[in-house]
Amino acid sequence: MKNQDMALAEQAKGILHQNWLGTATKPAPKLYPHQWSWDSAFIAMGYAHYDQAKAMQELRSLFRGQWSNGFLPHIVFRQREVKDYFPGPDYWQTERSPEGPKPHQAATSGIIQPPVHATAAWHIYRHASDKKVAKHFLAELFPRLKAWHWYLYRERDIDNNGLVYIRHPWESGQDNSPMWDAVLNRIQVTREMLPPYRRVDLNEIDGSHRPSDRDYDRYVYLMVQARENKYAENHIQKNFPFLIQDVLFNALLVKANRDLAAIAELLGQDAQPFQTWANKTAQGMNSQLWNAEKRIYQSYDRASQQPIPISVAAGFSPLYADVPTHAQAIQMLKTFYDSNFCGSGSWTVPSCSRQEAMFDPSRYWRGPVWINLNWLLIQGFENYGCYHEAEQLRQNSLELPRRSGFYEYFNPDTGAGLGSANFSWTASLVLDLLLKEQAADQAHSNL
Ligand code: 2M8
Repeated sequence: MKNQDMALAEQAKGILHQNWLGTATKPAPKLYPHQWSWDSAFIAMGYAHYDQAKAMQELRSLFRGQWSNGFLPHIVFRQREVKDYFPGPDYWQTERSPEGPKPHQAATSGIIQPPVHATAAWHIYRHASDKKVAKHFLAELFPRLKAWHWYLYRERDIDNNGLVYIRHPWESGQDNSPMWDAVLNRIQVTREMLPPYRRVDLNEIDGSHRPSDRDYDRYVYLMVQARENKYAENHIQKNFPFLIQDVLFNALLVKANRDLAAIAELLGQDAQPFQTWANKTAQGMNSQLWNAEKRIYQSYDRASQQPIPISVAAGFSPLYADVPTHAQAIQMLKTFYDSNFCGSGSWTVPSCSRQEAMFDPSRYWRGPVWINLNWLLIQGFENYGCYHEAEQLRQNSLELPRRSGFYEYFNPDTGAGLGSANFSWTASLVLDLLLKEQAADQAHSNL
């Protein structure tokens, strides 16, 4: 590894070390002081290269927050009294669900996040220095992963077409994406309909880089609606204003099912159910989420039964899960290059196409570059043999933190770091990009 890469890897390890809470890693030093679901999966993938025990511990801690119905919450709180984050356990009131965490368990939120966990578990095994211990770990986690995926198909595949819905913008991981604007605008909210609350995120970060207050009112409203329905999906799905079949969530589920199948095979268990789920969701995506005219995948608004005609970086994520045919993939590349999705001479990949009217280079998920999306797309390009594009994006993803620091997101015009500094998944995925290559080089030189 080059000296500058070695220095970058050491810095990344230092950030994960600083954000380590003793049993799990917080996403950021102050802004996100608890354990987040998909963050932990990405974080575990970085640890897997140099600290197998921590990688396993990260996922174990998260699954301690799993509900009895398989639901894997998006936050596992560090303590029950929470003043450093909004909304804390008092707002989620998960005790309203008979399946929610019991008083002796850690408090959790009442929504989920994209299912990257089987992928992280399989990644830990593949990079493990002690394969025997890693296999035991997989055997321990396997029933929990199965319960998690089964929850998604049992409770959230509303049309039985393999497409799992999300019922809160935070469940997508892309909180204030322009994809949600029209759906959220339909929701009429007045202050009297909401519990009193105060945002804590704005103590840390410039408001013009975060979601608006208007968006936050709707986030709180949807949280209250779910808790009033006692988190029972059969009630929620009847007339909930926000029900989306999201591209990124379903693409990650396809990949996670394939990885769960690999885990099952290794453990001598039946892998077929997970392959069947993967294929069903991939088919559902191709029939409902593919926009042939725009040559990209787009999410579907299940509440109004309409496609959401907004092109975002996550629209390319099916490449990562081998969902498109080769012909579709070629079309997608045309969108990537010919439609000015990224613009010229700028940092890639903007989280929203520059062609969308709502593109904003500094506001959270409305344009800035996110390293986790880049990391998915690098693998997506590789899957379809686009090694040149993958390498360019990899270099770009390493150069951003090298110049600006390990920020949460980056301005695609200037490369400036935005949001929280010392952000864990930026560090862990940079480590994966650096150390995966080193592992491959070593394997090659051993031939
Ligand atoms: C952001 O979301 C949280 C709510 O879950 C927030 O804004 O408070 C998103 O970027 C999400 O994808 C991420 O998992 C979380 C923690 O990094 O922050």
